[in-house]
Amino acid sequence: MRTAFITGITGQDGAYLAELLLSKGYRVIGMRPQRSTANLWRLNELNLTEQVELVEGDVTDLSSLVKLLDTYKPDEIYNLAAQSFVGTSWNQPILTCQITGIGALNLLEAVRMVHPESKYYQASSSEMFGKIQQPQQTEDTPFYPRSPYGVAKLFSHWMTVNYRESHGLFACSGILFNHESPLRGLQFVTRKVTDAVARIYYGLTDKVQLGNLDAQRDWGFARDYVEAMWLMLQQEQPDDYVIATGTTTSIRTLCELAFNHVNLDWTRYVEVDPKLYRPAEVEVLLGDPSKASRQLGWTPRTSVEQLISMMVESDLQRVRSEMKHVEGRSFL
Ligand code: NDP
Ligand code: GDR
Repeated sequence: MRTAFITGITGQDGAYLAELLLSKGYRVIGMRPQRSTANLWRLNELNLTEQVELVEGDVTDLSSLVKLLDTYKPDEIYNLAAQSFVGTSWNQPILTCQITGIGALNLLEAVRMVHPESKYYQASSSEMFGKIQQPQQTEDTPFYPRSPYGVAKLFSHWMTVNYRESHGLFACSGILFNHESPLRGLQFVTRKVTDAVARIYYGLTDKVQLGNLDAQRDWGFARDYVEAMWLMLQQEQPDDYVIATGTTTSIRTLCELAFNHVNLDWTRYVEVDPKLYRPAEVEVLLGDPSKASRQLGWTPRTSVEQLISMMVESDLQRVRSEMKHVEGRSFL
């Protein structure tokens, strides 16, 4: 039985990756940071909490990583841990760099010192392209990060390349474009909108405030994307790959798709709040996943329309259960 070690198991991708690896027969060790309240809702929703082995550790604490790798000697390590919200990275740039940047270096060091046979996956990001230097971004497009988060991810990306080239680690970097799901955190724009659609539909609120509606993102489905992570570690040679859909959609169109799903006119409910604009915006991202398709045989299976419909449906369901719970009776 192969052992996988996942940092960030309590996040969106951690939950879907755990699901995939368990279905393939892996023993899954999931590392989570110490928190006053355990953040297990995603693992609970997928019924995985009892199937994974949860261990405490923190990517900013090298000693915890050394101990865990020494204990479990994993075949595969997926470093998904991050302060992953771009907006917060301007308010907490140092914390973001400690977790998202140095955290990856700590883990690479732990691998090199304790168990260099492990295959390592680094969760790199399209945010590294930032102010894009080519209309469609590939593995060869120059980077130009626009947020402290993007800069931290670029550091961990190059550290991953560097540990591969200098220490011979089997280390891969997946440059993943935005991927969403019903398990997405509420602060990200897709889920913020689909959650608002459900609350507006059931009369719990009547407006949602957003920032820049003109920004465009290449949105895919997280469950499709974790397969690409796994595929990267099954290759003969470690390498870096762009994972994207090859289509881009504006926030404005996202709103239209989400509200249309329940036959509401989005322009009546969405307000623009200039306070939600970012100090430096990534205006547009559009990935070219040709290399992943050619070398990994990976292609996205979910269109943005399907993705947004799935997310709205799931939020409608959640709001219905919430209302039943609050009222203590079934009235819907
Ligand atoms: P989430 O924000 O949902 O999950 C992040 C995870 O990191 C959580 O489990 C969080 O734990 C954990 N974490 C935070 N701080 C620490 C720490 N100090 N030590 C250990 N764990 C910590 O992110 P996603 O699942 O969406 O993304 C997974 C990875 O992929 C992240 O690195 C993200 O930056 C990157 N990425 C994501 C993309 C996307 O579109 N989703 C695109 C490209 C890259 P807790 O829940 O307890 O806070
Ligand atoms: P992003 O995702 O920054 O691309 O990072 P997010 O959903 O936060 O923003 C996407 C775009 O939407 C615009 N926007 C808003 N965003 C948020 N969050 N809230 C709003 O109200 C709002 N209004 C407009 C933003 O300005 C931006 O242009 C995500 C994260 O998962 C990263 O960890 C990951 O690396 C990248 O995707 C790829």
